[in-house]
Amino acid sequence: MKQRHLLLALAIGASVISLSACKKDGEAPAPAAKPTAAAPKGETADQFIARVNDEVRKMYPEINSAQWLSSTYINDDTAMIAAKSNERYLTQLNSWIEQARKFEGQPMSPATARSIQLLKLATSMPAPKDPAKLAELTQLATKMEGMYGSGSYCKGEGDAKQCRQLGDLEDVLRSSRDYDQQLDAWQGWHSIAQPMRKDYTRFAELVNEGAKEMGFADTGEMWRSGYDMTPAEIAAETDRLWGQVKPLYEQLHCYTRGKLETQYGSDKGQVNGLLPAHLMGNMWQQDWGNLWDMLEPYKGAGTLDITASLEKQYQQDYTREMAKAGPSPNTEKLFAAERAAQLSVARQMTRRAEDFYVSLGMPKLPESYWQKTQFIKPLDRDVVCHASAWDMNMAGDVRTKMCIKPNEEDFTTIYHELGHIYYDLAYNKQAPLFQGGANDGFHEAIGDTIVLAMTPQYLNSIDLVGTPQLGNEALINSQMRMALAKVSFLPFGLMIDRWRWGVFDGSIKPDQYNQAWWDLKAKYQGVAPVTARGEDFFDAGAKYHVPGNTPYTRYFLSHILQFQFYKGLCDAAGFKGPLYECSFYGNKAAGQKFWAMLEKGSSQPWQATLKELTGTEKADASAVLEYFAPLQTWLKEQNQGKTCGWQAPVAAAAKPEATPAKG
Ligand code: X8Z
Ligand code: ZN
Repeated sequence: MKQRHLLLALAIGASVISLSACKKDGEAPAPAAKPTAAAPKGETADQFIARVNDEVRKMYPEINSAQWLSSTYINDDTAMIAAKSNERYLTQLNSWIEQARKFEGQPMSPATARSIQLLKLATSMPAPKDPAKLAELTQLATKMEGMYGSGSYCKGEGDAKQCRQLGDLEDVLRSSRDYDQQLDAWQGWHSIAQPMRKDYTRFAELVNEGAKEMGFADTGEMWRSGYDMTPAEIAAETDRLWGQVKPLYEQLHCYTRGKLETQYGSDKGQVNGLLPAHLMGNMWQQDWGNLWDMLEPYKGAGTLDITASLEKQYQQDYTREMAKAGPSPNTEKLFAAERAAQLSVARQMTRRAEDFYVSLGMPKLPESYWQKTQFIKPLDRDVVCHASAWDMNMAGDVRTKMCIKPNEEDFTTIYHELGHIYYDLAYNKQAPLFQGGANDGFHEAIGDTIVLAMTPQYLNSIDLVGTPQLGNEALINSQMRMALAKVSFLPFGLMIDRWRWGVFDGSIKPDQYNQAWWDLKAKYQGVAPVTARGEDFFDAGAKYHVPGNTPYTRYFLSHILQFQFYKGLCDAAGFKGPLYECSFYGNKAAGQKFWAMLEKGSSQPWQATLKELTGTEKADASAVLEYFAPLQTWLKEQNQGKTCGWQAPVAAAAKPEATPAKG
């Protein structure tokens, strides 16, 4: 998650200034115990912003280092240091925002006016001014993220005790088709969030207090203020965009439900017409790509088994490492060979992703990236495995943090993360307050735009899949592969913040957290748990971005915008055929256009940036529909005669749409 502007991001993703992409919080500079002294006498607004930019640049590396350490080395000490640095940063941010007030109504350049606006949105974790509360908030944030990162589900007692973390539990959902094993993995992971419930309740109170002090109705309204339109307008925009793509999602839902019923029987393959949460191949039902074995339209038509190729690559690397270990290696050597092979395949996957960007004319990643990045899960400590991209110093120290496994999902996530990194590198020449995405959805969409250009042709050219087949069956297979990642995501991308907006505006009370969560899952995704999930659970906390406090509407927007960017770049490349066949791999004209957009950062309203790339100022899902037109026609045929759709429980159905009351 990267957020939009640079620095300050505190809270993950925070808004504006955030810095690095998917990063979490903080990020911003951290002054010493006290915020910098009041503004010098006679300082103009332009001088004020120049000073803030300067101070941000100086503080930025320190706060990032603290955050990086606490994410890649979870323990009490790193948590303390991260919370403290966040505390200093948020105190400083509050002080800058306070200082900015005195320039209201005074003459200033347009860039200064925009910078002040961005400054007020620079964190997704608005902190109360009261120092005790501010400290409590940063400690809670660090604690919750640590709980998520170190979350572990244990069974059995004594010597028989067996614990599994998220990665192991996700492996079960990805690969097992045993109903009960999947249920156990799904429930097990969700149990780690139960203890967060109280902390999250308090967290919501504290950020709301901060947001109110800054003049927002609540934290949700503050989050919705970062889109160069009113909070009410962006909420309505997301409803409109969802309305455009909902029929496509409903067709995919209907087809998938039929296949689940074939696999598990009509009693277990659905719950009152909704999809059983633990059977979707993904802990949050946000990407159904792992159900390929069940959902592949035409067996063997254009084989697109990327995971199998990556696993093969791993086996080859392992064999090579074993050869190095010599004859009859001991357990230690076997283990070392396994680790070396895991690291080697992860680095090769990343080299592949880098190659795509370089083919567009973008620079190679700096040597320090390869030295400092976390590619695979360390074994000697807990880390936050959730993928993220970091700009440590606005001067080339960029890194990603992942726990890469050789599978398709992680492969495309690497392309996603490098999108954040290339955005960072491109806008590093902007003033710090403009070092962010045009909006946070843009930041999320860069790498995914490249993923859309990973056509069967491209995958074949890098030796990951066989010669692409021609014909309708291969086309439908390839469209299905993309739809399972992109279309299945859309309602999920929306529902998370529908939940948080409700939590923050008080329409969802703490004693309704779980009920409201599942009402929204039912309403938007058509997904349901198969056992009761009462208020003793806190299922929202089992999704990284909730304890990590990363706003989520960005991902919904990204899943619309990326198709617009893709089409714009295909046009720039002079591509003429049907949209889904376009890859701009190696095309310098497309690369230049992309880079020009990245360089702008958040220096102008996103609508202007969008127009430069695509010719339109409006987010619009027609490119999504154009791309998936063949699949939508095919799905309709498959679903003919079936009753599609689902009935969400009454409570959810009765709730109003987005409703950000104020605006
Ligand atoms: O969080 C992420 C990225 C980091 S910004 C790995 N994503 C969302 C998620 O995993 O929930 C990418 C797609 C949606
Ligand atoms: Zn991201």
